[in-house]
Amino acid sequence: MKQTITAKQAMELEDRYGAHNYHPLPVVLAKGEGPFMWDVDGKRYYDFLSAYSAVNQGHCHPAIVNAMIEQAKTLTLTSRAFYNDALGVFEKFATEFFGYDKLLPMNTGAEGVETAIKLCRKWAYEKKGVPENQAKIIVCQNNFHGRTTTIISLSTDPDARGNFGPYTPGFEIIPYNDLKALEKALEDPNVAGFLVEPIQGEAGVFVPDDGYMAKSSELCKQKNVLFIADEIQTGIARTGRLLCCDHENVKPDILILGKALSGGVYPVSGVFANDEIMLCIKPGQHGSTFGGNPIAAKVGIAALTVVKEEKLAEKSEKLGKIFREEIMKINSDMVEGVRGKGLLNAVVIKPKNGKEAWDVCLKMAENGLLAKPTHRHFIRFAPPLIITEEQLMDAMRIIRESVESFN
Ligand code: IF1
Repeated sequence: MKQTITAKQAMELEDRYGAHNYHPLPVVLAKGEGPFMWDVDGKRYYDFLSAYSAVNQGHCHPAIVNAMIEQAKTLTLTSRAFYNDALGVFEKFATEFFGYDKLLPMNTGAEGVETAIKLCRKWAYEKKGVPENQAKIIVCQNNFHGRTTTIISLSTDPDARGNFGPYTPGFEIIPYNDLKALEKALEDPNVAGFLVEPIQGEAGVFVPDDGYMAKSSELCKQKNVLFIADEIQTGIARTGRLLCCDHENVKPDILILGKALSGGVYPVSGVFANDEIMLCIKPGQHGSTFGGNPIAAKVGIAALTVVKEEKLAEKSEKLGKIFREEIMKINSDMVEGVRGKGLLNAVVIKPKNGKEAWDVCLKMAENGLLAKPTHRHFIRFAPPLIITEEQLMDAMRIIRESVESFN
Protein backbone atom coordinates (compact mmCIF):
# COMPACT_ATOMS: atom_id res chain seq x y z
CA MET A 1 0.00 0.00 0.00
CA LYS A 2 1.40 3.39 -1.03
CA GLN A 3 2.08 5.44 2.13
CA THR A 4 0.80 8.99 1.63
CA ILE A 5 1.35 10.34 5.14
CA THR A 6 2.98 9.09 8.33
CA ALA A 7 0.90 8.29 11.40
CA LYS A 8 2.60 11.08 13.30
CA GLN A 9 1.86 13.61 10.53
CA ALA A 10 -1.78 12.55 10.34
CA MET A 11 -2.31 12.89 14.09
CA GLU A 12 -0.54 16.24 14.21
CA LEU A 13 -2.64 17.60 11.35
CA GLU A 14 -5.86 16.61 13.11
CA ASP A 15 -4.62 18.10 16.36
CA ARG A 16 -3.61 21.39 14.74
CA TYR A 17 -6.42 21.90 12.25
CA GLY A 18 -9.31 19.79 13.58
CA ALA A 19 -11.75 20.41 16.42
CA HIS A 20 -10.85 18.40 19.50
CA ASN A 21 -14.22 16.69 19.84
CA TYR A 22 -12.79 13.19 19.94
CA HIS A 23 -10.05 11.27 21.75
CA PRO A 24 -9.17 8.52 19.25
CA LEU A 25 -6.93 5.55 19.88
CA PRO A 26 -3.48 6.40 18.41
CA VAL A 27 -4.10 4.38 15.21
CA VAL A 28 -4.12 5.98 11.73
CA LEU A 29 -6.08 3.89 9.27
CA ALA A 30 -5.63 3.93 5.51
CA LYS A 31 -7.54 0.94 4.09
CA GLY A 32 -10.51 -1.27 4.87
CA GLU A 33 -11.71 -4.56 3.43
CA GLY A 34 -14.23 -6.97 4.93
CA PRO A 35 -13.53 -7.37 8.67
CA PHE A 36 -10.10 -5.77 8.37
CA MET A 37 -8.50 -2.32 8.37
CA TRP A 38 -4.85 -1.45 7.72
CA ASP A 39 -2.98 1.51 9.18
CA VAL A 40 -0.61 3.80 7.27
CA ASP A 41 2.27 1.44 8.05
CA GLY A 42 0.46 -1.52 6.54
CA LYS A 43 -0.39 -3.16 9.87
CA ARG A 44 -3.63 -5.17 9.71
CA TYR A 45 -6.33 -5.04 12.38
CA TYR A 46 -9.58 -6.84 12.97
CA ASP A 47 -12.19 -4.08 13.18
CA PHE A 48 -14.31 -4.83 16.27
CA LEU A 49 -16.11 -1.51 16.26
CA SER A 50 -17.49 -1.41 12.69
CA ALA A 51 -17.84 2.37 13.00
CA TYR A 52 -20.39 1.76 15.78
CA SER A 53 -22.35 -0.79 13.72
CA ALA A 54 -22.36 1.11 10.43
CA VAL A 55 -20.07 -1.37 8.65
CA ASN A 56 -22.15 -4.49 9.30
CA GLN A 57 -21.62 -5.60 5.67
CA GLY A 58 -17.82 -5.29 5.98
CA HIS A 59 -15.51 -2.54 4.79
CA CYS A 60 -15.84 -1.48 1.16
CA HIS A 61 -18.30 -4.23 0.24
CA PRO A 62 -17.93 -4.44 -3.57
CA ALA A 63 -21.67 -4.64 -4.28
CA ILE A 64 -22.32 -1.48 -2.27
CA VAL A 65 -19.27 0.44 -3.48
CA ASN A 66 -20.04 -0.40 -7.11
CA ALA A 67 -23.64 0.76 -6.67
CA MET A 68 -22.30 4.06 -5.35
CA ILE A 69 -19.72 4.45 -8.12
CA GLU A 70 -22.24 3.74 -10.90
CA GLN A 71 -24.76 6.23 -9.52
CA ALA A 72 -22.07 8.81 -8.75
CA LYS A 73 -21.10 8.77 -12.42
CA THR A 74 -24.72 9.26 -13.48
CA LEU A 75 -26.69 11.57 -11.16
CA THR A 76 -25.70 12.43 -7.60
CA LEU A 77 -28.25 14.96 -6.34
CA THR A 78 -31.51 16.40 -7.67
CA SER A 79 -32.92 17.80 -4.40
CA ARG A 80 -36.54 16.88 -3.67
CA ALA A 81 -37.75 19.83 -5.74
CA PHE A 82 -37.95 17.24 -8.53
CA TYR A 83 -38.44 13.49 -8.78
CA ASN A 84 -35.61 11.13 -9.71
CA ASP A 85 -35.53 7.55 -11.01
CA ALA A 86 -33.94 6.03 -7.89
CA LEU A 87 -35.76 7.27 -4.76
CA GLY A 88 -39.17 5.66 -5.33
CA VAL A 89 -37.53 2.34 -6.17
CA PHE A 90 -35.55 2.50 -2.89
CA GLU A 91 -38.62 3.52 -0.88
CA LYS A 92 -40.59 0.56 -2.26
CA PHE A 93 -37.69 -1.83 -1.65
CA ALA A 94 -37.02 -0.61 1.90
CA THR A 95 -40.66 -0.36 3.04
CA GLU A 96 -41.31 -3.93 1.82
CA PHE A 97 -38.03 -5.06 3.43
CA PHE A 98 -39.15 -3.80 6.88
CA GLY A 99 -42.94 -4.02 6.48
CA TYR A 100 -44.14 -0.39 6.57
CA ASP A 101 -46.31 1.76 4.29
CA LYS A 102 -43.80 4.58 3.95
CA LEU A 103 -40.21 5.80 4.43
CA LEU A 104 -39.06 9.37 5.09
CA PRO A 105 -35.40 9.34 3.94
CA MET A 106 -32.74 11.40 5.73
CA ASN A 107 -28.93 11.23 6.05
CA THR A 108 -27.57 10.89 9.59
CA GLY A 109 -29.00 8.97 12.49
CA ALA A 110 -29.62 12.15 14.45
CA GLU A 111 -31.65 13.55 11.56
CA GLY A 112 -33.67 10.34 11.64
CA VAL A 113 -34.33 10.75 15.37
CA GLU A 114 -35.23 14.43 14.92
CA THR A 115 -37.62 13.43 12.13
CA ALA A 116 -39.24 10.81 14.36
CA ILE A 117 -39.68 13.36 17.18
CA LYS A 118 -41.33 15.86 14.80
CA LEU A 119 -43.54 13.15 13.26
CA CYS A 120 -44.63 11.91 16.69
CA ARG A 121 -45.50 15.42 17.88
CA LYS A 122 -47.43 16.22 14.71
CA TRP A 123 -49.40 12.96 15.03
CA ALA A 124 -50.15 13.81 18.69
CA TYR A 125 -51.64 17.22 17.81
CA GLU A 126 -53.41 16.24 14.61
CA LYS A 127 -54.55 12.68 15.37
CA LYS A 128 -54.47 12.10 19.14
CA GLY A 129 -55.75 15.59 19.99
CA VAL A 130 -53.01 16.59 22.44
CA PRO A 131 -53.26 20.36 23.10
CA GLU A 132 -50.79 22.44 21.05
CA ASN A 133 -47.20 22.52 22.43
CA GLN A 134 -48.16 20.08 25.25
CA ALA A 135 -46.91 16.86 23.57
CA LYS A 136 -44.52 14.84 25.74
CA ILE A 137 -42.14 12.10 24.63
CA ILE A 138 -40.87 9.60 27.19
CA VAL A 139 -37.19 8.59 26.95
CA CYS A 140 -34.86 6.50 29.11
CA GLN A 141 -31.96 7.36 31.34
CA ASN A 142 -28.55 6.65 29.76
CA ASN A 143 -30.01 6.93 26.28
CA PHE A 144 -27.99 7.83 23.22
CA HIS A 145 -29.96 9.14 20.26
CA GLY A 146 -27.51 11.59 18.67
CA ARG A 147 -25.97 14.98 19.26
CA THR A 148 -28.29 17.73 18.00
CA THR A 149 -29.53 20.32 20.49
CA THR A 150 -32.98 18.75 20.81
CA ILE A 151 -31.59 15.23 21.16
CA ILE A 152 -29.07 16.18 23.87
CA SER A 153 -31.99 17.90 25.64
CA LEU A 154 -33.27 14.39 26.42
CA SER A 155 -29.82 12.99 27.29
CA THR A 156 -28.71 12.19 30.85
CA ASP A 157 -25.00 12.22 29.92
CA PRO A 158 -23.33 15.37 31.32
CA ASP A 159 -20.69 15.29 28.57
CA ALA A 160 -23.37 15.14 25.87
CA ARG A 161 -25.53 17.95 27.30
CA GLY A 162 -23.35 20.14 29.53
CA ASN A 163 -23.37 23.84 28.58
CA PHE A 164 -25.40 23.32 25.43
CA GLY A 165 -28.59 24.85 26.88
CA PRO A 166 -31.21 26.18 26.74
CA TYR A 167 -32.74 22.77 26.16
CA THR A 168 -35.77 21.69 24.14
CA PRO A 169 -38.73 20.97 26.47
CA GLY A 170 -41.29 18.17 26.10
CA PHE A 171 -39.37 15.10 27.26
CA GLU A 172 -39.78 12.95 30.36
CA ILE A 173 -36.87 10.73 31.42
CA ILE A 174 -37.57 7.41 33.12
CA PRO A 175 -35.28 4.52 34.14
CA TYR A 176 -34.53 2.03 31.32
CA ASN A 177 -35.88 -1.50 31.66
CA ASP A 178 -38.47 -0.36 34.24
CA LEU A 179 -42.05 -1.15 33.22
CA LYS A 180 -43.55 0.33 36.39
CA ALA A 181 -41.88 3.68 35.65
CA LEU A 182 -43.19 3.59 32.08
CA GLU A 183 -46.70 2.68 33.23
CA LYS A 184 -46.69 5.66 35.60
CA ALA A 185 -45.36 8.08 32.98
CA LEU A 186 -48.02 6.89 30.52
CA GLU A 187 -50.78 8.12 32.84
CA ASP A 188 -50.22 11.63 31.45
CA PRO A 189 -52.75 12.06 28.59
CA ASN A 190 -50.35 14.37 26.77
CA VAL A 191 -47.77 11.66 26.18
CA ALA A 192 -47.28 11.29 22.42
CA GLY A 193 -44.53 8.71 22.21
CA PHE A 194 -41.97 6.48 23.90
CA LEU A 195 -38.52 6.70 22.25
CA VAL A 196 -36.29 3.77 23.20
CA GLU A 197 -33.24 1.76 22.11
CA PRO A 198 -33.96 -2.02 22.15
CA ILE A 199 -30.43 -2.38 23.59
CA GLN A 200 -28.68 0.71 24.96
CA GLY A 201 -25.46 0.68 22.94
CA GLU A 202 -23.56 3.66 24.25
CA ALA A 203 -24.65 2.93 27.80
CA GLY A 204 -22.47 -0.15 27.58
CA VAL A 205 -24.60 -2.60 25.55
CA PHE A 206 -27.24 -2.69 28.26
CA VAL A 207 -29.66 -5.53 27.35
CA PRO A 208 -33.07 -5.11 29.01
CA ASP A 209 -34.95 -8.02 30.62
CA ASP A 210 -36.65 -10.43 28.23
CA GLY A 211 -40.10 -9.08 27.46
CA TYR A 212 -39.29 -5.43 28.18
CA MET A 213 -39.73 -4.34 24.58
CA ALA A 214 -42.90 -6.40 24.11
CA LYS A 215 -44.49 -5.25 27.38
CA SER A 216 -43.54 -1.58 26.91
CA SER A 217 -44.94 -1.56 23.39
CA GLU A 218 -48.15 -3.12 24.73
CA LEU A 219 -48.42 -0.44 27.45
CA CYS A 220 -47.99 2.25 24.79
CA LYS A 221 -50.69 0.68 22.60
CA GLN A 222 -53.13 0.66 25.53
CA LYS A 223 -52.56 4.41 25.99
CA ASN A 224 -52.55 5.36 22.28
CA VAL A 225 -48.87 6.37 22.54
CA LEU A 226 -46.44 5.79 19.65
CA PHE A 227 -43.74 3.20 20.27
CA ILE A 228 -40.61 4.61 18.60
CA ALA A 229 -37.64 2.24 18.23
CA ASP A 230 -34.22 3.74 17.65
CA GLU A 231 -32.56 0.82 15.83
CA ILE A 232 -29.78 2.94 14.35
CA GLN A 233 -27.17 0.86 16.16
CA THR A 234 -29.07 -2.36 16.94
CA GLY A 235 -30.82 -2.75 13.60
CA ILE A 236 -29.95 -4.35 10.29
CA ALA A 237 -28.87 -7.80 11.53
CA ARG A 238 -26.48 -6.56 14.24
CA THR A 239 -28.17 -8.38 17.14
CA GLY A 240 -28.98 -11.66 15.37
CA ARG A 241 -32.32 -10.61 13.85
CA LEU A 242 -33.10 -8.16 11.04
CA LEU A 243 -34.22 -5.77 13.79
CA CYS A 244 -33.56 -6.10 17.52
CA CYS A 245 -37.32 -5.67 18.05
CA ASP A 246 -37.78 -8.94 16.13
CA HIS A 247 -36.41 -10.87 19.13
CA GLU A 248 -39.76 -10.08 20.81
CA ASN A 249 -41.93 -9.75 17.69
CA VAL A 250 -42.44 -6.06 18.43
CA LYS A 251 -43.52 -3.84 15.51
CA PRO A 252 -42.63 -0.22 16.36
CA ASP A 253 -45.10 2.46 15.27
CA ILE A 254 -42.08 4.46 14.13
CA LEU A 255 -38.79 2.73 13.21
CA ILE A 256 -35.58 4.74 12.94
CA LEU A 257 -32.62 3.32 10.98
CA GLY A 258 -29.21 4.68 9.97
CA LYS A 259 -25.58 3.52 9.92
CA ALA A 260 -25.66 0.06 8.23
CA LEU A 261 -28.56 1.20 6.03
CA SER A 262 -25.64 2.15 3.75
CA GLY A 263 -23.04 -0.39 4.90
CA GLY A 264 -20.90 2.50 6.11
CA VAL A 265 -20.32 3.73 2.58
CA TYR A 266 -22.51 6.89 2.60
CA PRO A 267 -24.80 8.67 5.12
CA VAL A 268 -28.25 7.12 4.77
CA SER A 269 -30.92 7.15 7.46
CA GLY A 270 -34.66 6.94 7.46
CA VAL A 271 -37.89 6.83 9.41
CA PHE A 272 -40.47 4.12 8.66
CA ALA A 273 -44.16 4.38 9.60
CA ASN A 274 -47.59 3.50 8.29
CA ASP A 275 -49.81 6.02 6.50
CA GLU A 276 -51.93 6.98 9.54
CA ILE A 277 -48.78 8.43 11.12
CA MET A 278 -46.52 9.27 8.18
CA LEU A 279 -49.12 11.29 6.26
CA CYS A 280 -49.36 13.78 9.14
CA ILE A 281 -46.34 15.47 7.56
CA LYS A 282 -47.48 17.38 4.49
CA PRO A 283 -45.45 18.87 1.60
CA GLY A 284 -43.12 21.61 2.78
CA GLN A 285 -43.28 20.58 6.45
CA HIS A 286 -40.03 18.61 6.63
CA GLY A 287 -37.08 17.72 4.38
CA SER A 288 -33.36 17.87 3.69
CA THR A 289 -31.13 18.79 0.76
CA PHE A 290 -29.49 15.36 0.54
CA GLY A 291 -32.31 13.30 2.04
CA GLY A 292 -33.26 10.53 -0.40
CA ASN A 293 -30.65 11.44 -3.01
CA PRO A 294 -30.04 8.98 -5.87
CA ILE A 295 -26.70 7.75 -4.51
CA ALA A 296 -28.26 7.11 -1.08
CA ALA A 297 -31.10 5.27 -2.76
CA LYS A 298 -28.87 2.93 -4.80
CA VAL A 299 -26.48 2.39 -1.88
CA GLY A 300 -29.41 1.63 0.43
CA ILE A 301 -30.80 -1.02 -1.91
CA ALA A 302 -27.36 -2.62 -2.31
CA ALA A 303 -26.69 -2.56 1.46
CA LEU A 304 -29.99 -4.25 2.34
CA THR A 305 -29.58 -6.78 -0.47
CA VAL A 306 -26.24 -7.84 1.03
CA VAL A 307 -27.89 -8.31 4.45
CA LYS A 308 -30.44 -10.67 2.92
CA GLU A 309 -28.27 -12.55 0.40
CA GLU A 310 -25.40 -13.11 2.84
CA LYS A 311 -27.79 -14.06 5.68
CA LEU A 312 -26.11 -11.61 8.05
CA ALA A 313 -28.73 -11.89 10.80
CA GLU A 314 -28.27 -15.66 11.03
CA LYS A 315 -24.47 -15.23 11.01
CA SER A 316 -24.66 -12.59 13.72
CA GLU A 317 -26.79 -14.86 15.92
CA LYS A 318 -24.46 -17.87 15.50
CA LEU A 319 -21.15 -16.04 15.85
CA GLY A 320 -22.41 -13.91 18.75
CA LYS A 321 -22.99 -17.05 20.81
CA ILE A 322 -19.45 -18.24 20.04
CA PHE A 323 -18.06 -14.80 20.98
CA ARG A 324 -19.72 -14.80 24.41
CA GLU A 325 -18.68 -18.42 25.10
CA GLU A 326 -15.05 -17.69 24.19
CA ILE A 327 -14.94 -14.52 26.31
CA MET A 328 -15.97 -16.52 29.38
CA LYS A 329 -13.02 -18.88 28.80
CA ILE A 330 -10.49 -16.06 29.24
CA ASN A 331 -8.30 -16.72 32.26
CA SER A 332 -8.35 -13.28 33.89
CA ASP A 333 -10.13 -11.64 36.80
CA MET A 334 -10.28 -8.45 34.70
CA VAL A 335 -13.19 -9.99 32.80
CA GLU A 336 -16.22 -9.38 35.00
CA GLY A 337 -18.76 -10.46 32.42
CA VAL A 338 -20.05 -10.19 28.86
CA ARG A 339 -23.46 -9.08 27.62
CA GLY A 340 -25.14 -8.56 24.31
CA LYS A 341 -27.15 -10.10 21.52
CA GLY A 342 -25.80 -11.34 18.21
CA LEU A 343 -22.57 -9.52 17.40
CA LEU A 344 -23.31 -6.48 19.58
CA ASN A 345 -21.52 -7.27 22.82
CA ALA A 346 -19.65 -5.55 25.62
CA VAL A 347 -17.17 -7.00 28.09
CA VAL A 348 -17.09 -5.52 31.59
CA ILE A 349 -13.44 -4.92 32.58
CA LYS A 350 -12.45 -4.76 36.26
CA PRO A 351 -9.37 -2.52 36.73
CA LYS A 352 -6.25 -4.42 37.80
CA ASN A 353 -2.93 -2.99 38.99
CA GLY A 354 -3.92 0.39 37.63
CA LYS A 355 -4.77 -1.03 34.21
CA GLU A 356 -8.31 -0.75 32.84
CA ALA A 357 -10.42 -1.04 29.68
CA TRP A 358 -8.48 1.65 27.81
CA ASP A 359 -5.18 -0.21 28.44
CA VAL A 360 -6.75 -3.47 27.23
CA CYS A 361 -7.78 -1.67 24.03
CA LEU A 362 -4.26 -0.35 23.53
CA LYS A 363 -2.87 -3.87 24.01
CA MET A 364 -5.41 -5.34 21.57
CA ALA A 365 -4.46 -2.66 19.02
CA GLU A 366 -0.82 -3.64 19.46
CA ASN A 367 -1.89 -7.24 18.79
CA GLY A 368 -3.98 -6.39 15.73
CA LEU A 369 -7.56 -5.83 16.92
CA LEU A 370 -9.44 -2.54 17.25
CA ALA A 371 -12.14 -1.92 19.84
CA LYS A 372 -12.89 1.00 22.12
CA PRO A 373 -14.32 1.38 25.62
CA THR A 374 -17.82 2.79 25.91
CA HIS A 375 -17.73 4.61 29.24
CA ARG A 376 -14.84 3.67 31.42
CA HIS A 377 -15.19 -0.04 32.15
CA PHE A 378 -17.06 -1.56 29.20
CA ILE A 379 -15.38 -2.56 25.94
CA ARG A 380 -17.86 -2.78 23.08
CA PHE A 381 -17.07 -5.56 20.57
CA ALA A 382 -18.97 -5.28 17.28
CA PRO A 383 -17.16 -6.77 14.26
CA PRO A 384 -18.57 -6.61 10.74
CA LEU A 385 -21.19 -9.37 10.44
CA ILE A 386 -19.41 -10.86 7.39
CA ILE A 387 -16.55 -12.07 9.64
CA THR A 388 -16.01 -15.83 9.20
CA GLU A 389 -15.98 -18.26 12.14
CA GLU A 390 -12.28 -18.88 11.51
CA GLN A 391 -11.52 -15.15 11.57
CA LEU A 392 -13.63 -14.77 14.73
CA MET A 393 -11.65 -17.50 16.48
CA ASP A 394 -8.40 -15.81 15.43
CA ALA A 395 -9.73 -12.52 16.83
CA MET A 396 -10.74 -14.28 20.07
CA ARG A 397 -7.14 -15.46 20.38
CA ILE A 398 -5.97 -11.84 20.16
CA ILE A 399 -8.53 -10.70 22.75
CA ARG A 400 -7.64 -13.54 25.10
CA GLU A 401 -3.84 -13.05 24.80
CA SER A 402 -4.23 -9.28 25.26
CA VAL A 403 -6.34 -9.55 28.43
CA GLU A 404 -4.23 -12.36 29.90
CA SER A 405 -1.07 -10.29 29.30
CA PHE A 406 -2.12 -8.24 32.36
CA ASN A 407 -2.10 -11.31 34.64
C1 IF1 B 1 -20.36 9.79 17.78
C2 IF1 B 1 -21.93 7.00 20.54
C3 IF1 B 1 -22.64 4.87 19.57
C4 IF1 B 1 -26.78 5.82 17.92
C5 IF1 B 1 -28.16 5.63 18.20
C6 IF1 B 1 -28.70 7.64 17.07
C7 IF1 B 1 -27.37 7.87 16.75
C8 IF1 B 1 -26.38 6.95 17.18
C9 IF1 B 1 -28.61 4.41 18.98
C10 IF1 B 1 -27.01 9.11 15.94
C11 IF1 B 1 -24.95 7.22 16.86
C12 IF1 B 1 -22.65 6.98 17.11
C13 IF1 B 1 -22.36 8.46 17.11
C14 IF1 B 1 -20.87 8.50 17.17
C15 IF1 B 1 -20.44 7.32 18.02
C16 IF1 B 1 -21.60 6.40 18.03
C17 IF1 B 1 -22.11 6.08 19.38
F1 IF1 B 1 -20.80 6.60 21.10
F2 IF1 B 1 -21.87 8.24 20.15
F3 IF1 B 1 -22.95 6.82 21.36
F4 IF1 B 1 -22.79 4.08 18.60
F5 IF1 B 1 -23.00 4.46 20.71
N1 IF1 B 1 -29.07 6.55 17.78
N2 IF1 B 1 -24.01 6.63 17.46
O1 IF1 B 1 -25.86 4.90 18.35
O2 IF1 B 1 -26.56 8.73 14.66
O3 IF1 B 1 -26.15 11.06 13.89
O4 IF1 B 1 -24.24 9.64 14.57
O5 IF1 B 1 -25.49 9.09 12.47
O6 IF1 B 1 -21.14 10.73 17.99
O7 IF1 B 1 -19.16 9.81 18.06
P1 IF1 B 1 -25.56 9.69 13.87
